[in-house]
Amino acid sequence: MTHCILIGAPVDEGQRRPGCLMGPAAYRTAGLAGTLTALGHTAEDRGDVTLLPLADDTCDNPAVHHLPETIAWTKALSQAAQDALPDGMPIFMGGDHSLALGTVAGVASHATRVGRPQFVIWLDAHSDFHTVATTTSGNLHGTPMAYAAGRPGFDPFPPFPAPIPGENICMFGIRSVDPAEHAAMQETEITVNDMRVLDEQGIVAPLRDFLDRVSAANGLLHVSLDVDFLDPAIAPAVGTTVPGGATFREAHLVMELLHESGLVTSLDLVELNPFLDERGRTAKLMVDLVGSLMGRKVFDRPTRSY
Ligand code: NNH
Ligand code: MN
Ligand code: MN
Ligand code: MN
Repeated sequence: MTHCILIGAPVDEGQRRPGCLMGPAAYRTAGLAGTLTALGHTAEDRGDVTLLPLADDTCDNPAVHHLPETIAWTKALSQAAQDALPDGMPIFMGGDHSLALGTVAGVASHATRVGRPQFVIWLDAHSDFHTVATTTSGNLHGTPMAYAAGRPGFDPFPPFPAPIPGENICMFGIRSVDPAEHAAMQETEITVNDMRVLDEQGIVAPLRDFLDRVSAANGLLHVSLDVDFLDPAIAPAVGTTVPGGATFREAHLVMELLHESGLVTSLDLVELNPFLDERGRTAKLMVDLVGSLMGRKVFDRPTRSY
């Protein structure tokens, strides 16, 4: 039984398609808390995080927009993560992916405090490895993984508390990477399981490899699930659809294996734009995926021990 702490993060400023701010309401409407309690967990909804007062932060890249808002969200969400982790498993209901600038900073601070290494699984079509300096779109939802990895180029932001080593980061579903991100990732030890890897090897072996490492290190594991990890045919409610994403079963299998590992300590649900949804189907699918992550299965079968 896990104490799940739902935290709304109605962040819309990290991209340009209004609607992600409706995400927390959509997850509540789709029955996220009830899904968790039906599985025997407890669910506490802490409501939506609110923005702290804005500073007049600026940067040299003229493309960047909503910098003061994003920095304010980063600080507020880092604090919310640190407040929640001693009590249970925070589930951040986004909000666009810029919210992970704050949530991953918060979980990394907590990991340092408890003396355990932090690991991250990034489920996304995109690598989100731009810095404030390199982004050409100016959309800061394309930057959180680089911030967490400790890349320079985040000057107006608080320094990332405890940069996450590349070996502790694993990406799945990747199929859209900008040239500056590609070049920067070559310099890291990050495991990039792009769609080609999933096509050739399936999702099980690469995921188990990583989970074995998390387990051996007694690590904490943060999972960041971007709606566009999923194929747009099953998950249309996202501003940045990329064809060729994870199938329904691949996505559920990831979640089932994550459950079986018992390693996940925090979760982001990001980029859901309910304004673009079809009768709530993407919101419902995301809630069902959380159900699989938290132990829903059709039959019990012998599981692998980590
Ligand atoms: N790499 C692009 C950018 O920085 C796209 C990022 N979009 C995302 N990331 N949806 O997950 O603008
Ligand atoms: Mn605005
Ligand atoms: Mn993303
Ligand atoms: Mn994405």
